[in-house]
Amino acid sequence: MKVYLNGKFVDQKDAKISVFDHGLLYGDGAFEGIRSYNNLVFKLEEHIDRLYETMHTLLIECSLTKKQMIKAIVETLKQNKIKDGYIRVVVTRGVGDLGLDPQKCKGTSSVIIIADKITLYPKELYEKGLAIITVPTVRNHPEALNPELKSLNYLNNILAKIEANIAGFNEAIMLDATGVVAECTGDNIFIVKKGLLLTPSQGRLRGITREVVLDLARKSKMKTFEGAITRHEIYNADECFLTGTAAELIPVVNVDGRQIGNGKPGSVTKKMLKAFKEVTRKEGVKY
Ligand code: PXG
Repeated sequence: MKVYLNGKFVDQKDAKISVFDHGLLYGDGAFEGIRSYNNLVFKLEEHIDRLYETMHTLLIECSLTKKQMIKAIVETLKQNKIKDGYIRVVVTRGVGDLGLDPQKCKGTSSVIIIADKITLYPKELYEKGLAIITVPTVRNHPEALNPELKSLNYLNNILAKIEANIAGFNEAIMLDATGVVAECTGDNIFIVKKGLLLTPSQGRLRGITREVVLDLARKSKMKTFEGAITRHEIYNADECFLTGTAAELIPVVNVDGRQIGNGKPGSVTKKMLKAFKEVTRKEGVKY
C-alpha cells in the first residue's frame, strides 16, 4: 500500500510522522472518511468542504488548496488501484514543541491520505438489523468541542464506544448535554414514524450520508423533520436506522431492550438502502 504523506507517496511501512506532531500529542487536527464506489468518489466536494470548515474553526492552515487536496485523494486511489474503497484524510497542525500552544507549530500542517477498505459490521447485521443501547457518556457540549467539527480528538466517541463494547453492543446512542438524542458514536440516527422521517438537528455531526438520505427522502416526496428527538420517541418509532460513510445505512431493530416496530428492518429503511446503493453507484468524481 502507498500512503500519501506530505506531498509524497511512501510505502505503508515508511508512512511515519514526528512524535512532536501536535496531531499525536494533542489530537490537534482534522480528518475525513470518504468512500469511493465503482471508481467514483462519492460526495468528494462535500467532504472537502467539511474538512476545510473544521480547519477554518481550528485555525489550521492546510499546505494544500482544496483543488490540490482533491487531486491528491484521487491520485492515492489510483496509486493503490482501488475501485471501491475507504479514504482517510488527516490534516494535523504539524510539528511543535511539547507545550500545547499551537503558535509554536511553526512549520506546515501534516497531510496524510490513506486509501484502503473498511466494512464496519458483519453482512448479516445489514439484513437483520442492529441492537443498540444508550450510553452514559453524553456528546460533547457544542461550546466545549462542537460535534460539527470532525477533529482528531475523538475521545468523547471512544468513551461511548467502550461503554457499548462493555455492555456487549456494537454501537450506541449518545444524548446531548440537555438529554435529547444527538447521534451514535460514529453514525447519525434516523427514525420513521407514520411515514415521517425524523433525525436530530443538534449536538451531532452534520453527516454527509445523513444529508444524502434526507435528500433522497425529499425527492421521493417523503416528509422529513430535523429537530429534538427523545429516547421515548425512538422506542416507539416504526423504524430506525443509522447512517455514516463507514457504516453506510444500517437498520436498528432494538434500542435499550425495546423492540423497534416489528423487530425487523422496515420498508422505508429498505427503500432508502436501495436508493442509497443506486446513487453511490452512479454519482461521484470519476478516476
Ligand atoms: N457522526 C459521527 C460522530 C461520525 O464520526 C458520522 C456521524 C457520519 O458522518 P458521514 O459524513 O460519514 O455520513 C460520523 C462519521 C467508525 C468511524 O469507525 C465512523 C466515522 C468516522 C470515522 C470512523 O465507526 N463516522
